Amino acid sequence: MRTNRTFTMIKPDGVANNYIGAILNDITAAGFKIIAMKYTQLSPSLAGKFYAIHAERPFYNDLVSFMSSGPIVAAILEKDNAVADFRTLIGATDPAKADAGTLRNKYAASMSENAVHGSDSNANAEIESAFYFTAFEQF
Ligand code: IDP
Ligand code: MG
Repeated sequence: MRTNRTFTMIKPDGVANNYIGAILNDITAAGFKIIAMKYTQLSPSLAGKFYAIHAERPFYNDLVSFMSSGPIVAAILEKDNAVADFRTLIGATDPAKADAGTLRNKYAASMSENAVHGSDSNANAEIESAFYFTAFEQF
C-alpha cells in the first residue's frame, strides 16, 4: 500500500469564500506536491457515493447537500507520510477545536462547513483518488 499520497478537496465553503489560492499555498508550503487537480462540482448522487461511509450518521443528508451545493477543488497530494501529515495540517473536524495555524482554524467556520477534506487512511486515499482521477490524470 502506497504511504506517500493523500486526497483532498477544498469544499464548497472554501471555494465560495475565495480561499482556493490561500489553501493551495499553505498546502504546497507544507511540503505537499500536487500530482492531480480538478475544479468541479459533485452532483448529489456523487456526493452521496463519496460519503457513503457516513450514510448512517445523522448529518449525512446535510453533508451530501452541502458538498453538492457548489464547486470544489479535488486534488491528490504527495509527501512522505502524506495521510497523517495532511490530517495534522488541516486540524480537527470542528474548526473551533482545530489548532492555531491549521487550515480549518484559518479558513473554516463550522463543523459542517469546514473548508477542507483529507483522507483518513492510505486505503481511503487510494479509493478517493480513483473516484476523481484516472491514472492518466496523475503526474
Ligand atoms: P473529517 O472530515 O475530519 O474526516 P468525518 O468524521 O469524516 O470528519 O466527517 C466528514 C464530514 O462530515 C466532516 O468533514 C464535516 O463536513 C461533516 N460532519 C462531521 N461531523 C459532523 C457533525 O457532527 N455535524 C455536521 N457535520 C459533520
Ligand atoms: Mg473523514
